[in-house]
Amino acid sequence: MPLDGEYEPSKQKWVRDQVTEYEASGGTRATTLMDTGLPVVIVTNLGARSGKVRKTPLMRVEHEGRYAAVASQGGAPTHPAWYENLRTHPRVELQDGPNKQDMTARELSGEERQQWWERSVAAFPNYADYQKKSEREIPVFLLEPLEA
Ligand code: F42
Repeated sequence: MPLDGEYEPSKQKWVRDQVTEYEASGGTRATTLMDTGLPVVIVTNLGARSGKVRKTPLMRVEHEGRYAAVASQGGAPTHPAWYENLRTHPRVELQDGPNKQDMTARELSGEERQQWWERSVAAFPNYADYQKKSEREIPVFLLEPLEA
């Protein structure tokens, strides 16, 4: 079920363009991060304060039908805005290539975070560099399919 609300595209042009192309092609184009060739998913979320629909491309970290969402923001000193969005509105939609699913998100801690952090770094090694250059601990969410 699509999330209700007005869609507000990202302020960042390269991110906005990736979402547009990914969606317009039914998840068959713009599905990787620039020249890395590594796969990307789109997480549709609701603004914590605005209630607007946001679409956030993230690296694809999948294991047995569940996904990690890593709030790395390139190792920036602050969490991305979507971090608050997922904490406030855990219900999200995930598009992985042509497949769309309703999911629920929760922030991980402890051993569970560690396990998914390792999976995340295996999928996208740059995450390890981002963690090194940032003083914050990079949050990791687990996205699990909503029960039908
Ligand atoms: N970012 C990551 O953090 N991790 C990744 O793995 C990742 C991969 C990736 C792959 C491809 C790609 O194109 C981009 C990728 N990004 C990745 C970047 C990611 O898509 C986001 O652009 C980035 O994480 C920054 O997220 P952001 O939510 O801070 O987006 C900014 C630029 C933005 O557009 N913000 C808007 C704004 O107006 O500033 C929306 C802000 C928003 O959601 N506001 C909330 C609201 O209520 O509407 C309030 C939030 C609050 O703080 O309460």
